[in-house]
Amino acid sequence: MTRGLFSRAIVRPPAVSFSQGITTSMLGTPRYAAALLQHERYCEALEQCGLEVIPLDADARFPDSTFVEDTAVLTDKVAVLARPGAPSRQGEVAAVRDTLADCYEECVTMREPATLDGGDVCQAANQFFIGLSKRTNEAGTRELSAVLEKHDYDVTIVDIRKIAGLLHLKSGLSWVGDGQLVTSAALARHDAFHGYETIVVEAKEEYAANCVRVNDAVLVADGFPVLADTLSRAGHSVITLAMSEFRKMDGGLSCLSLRF
Ligand code: CIR
Repeated sequence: MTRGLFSRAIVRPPAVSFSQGITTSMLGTPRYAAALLQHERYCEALEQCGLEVIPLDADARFPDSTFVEDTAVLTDKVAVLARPGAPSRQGEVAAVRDTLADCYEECVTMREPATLDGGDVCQAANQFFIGLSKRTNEAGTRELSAVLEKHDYDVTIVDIRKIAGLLHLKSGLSWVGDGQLVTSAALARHDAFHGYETIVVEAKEEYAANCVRVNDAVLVADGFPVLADTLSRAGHSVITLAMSEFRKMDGGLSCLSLRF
């Protein structure tokens, strides 16, 4: 893969147990049929961006398993199998391991006591930001940093434990290419992001800070017109996608795929 260009994405459709996953959102119970449909549209958008979509089987033992991004960190050079911070999610990694073993020469497995959710890892070209969060512990940030630095990536740790309402680093941060980051107001002030052009989302559009650059397009959650307009005016080709059912379970656009 050329850096910044993706050719494949692993996805996992929501399982029938989806509504039993972890959530803090208080937005109500997700409608399963609607979640399936939104997931289908998401996969179609990835295909429209030129990606081959690799679907894993849904697994009702793991209600949060559709949020497949949290199970691994994928780079041009190495794949890292994560160890999700929520114990109920640790079993999700096995299916992803099998698929990645066929795709990567080097696949590193994170070990206890490390915990890390892929949603805490944001790549911006050669730079990785790793969130220290309620899910990703210090051992997790150290272990991942060591692997990435061995492969000549730069790493910066961003402590988000005191930022209210931010589950993962990427809940409030996205790299959209060309030196540009989309951030929540709280993260925009962080020293780690000096030197980047930041597009700061309005308070009422905070959920949309989790957007995803996929090749020539940026995927943005539907219903957040200010960010969609700002990105379009900055020259990005924007694809909006309905995310209501995933939002009810604290999930955003990036969590629904592992792109590589
Ligand atoms: C969880 O709490 O683990 C899931 N309900 C949501 C995970 C969202 N993942 C992500 O933002 N990377």
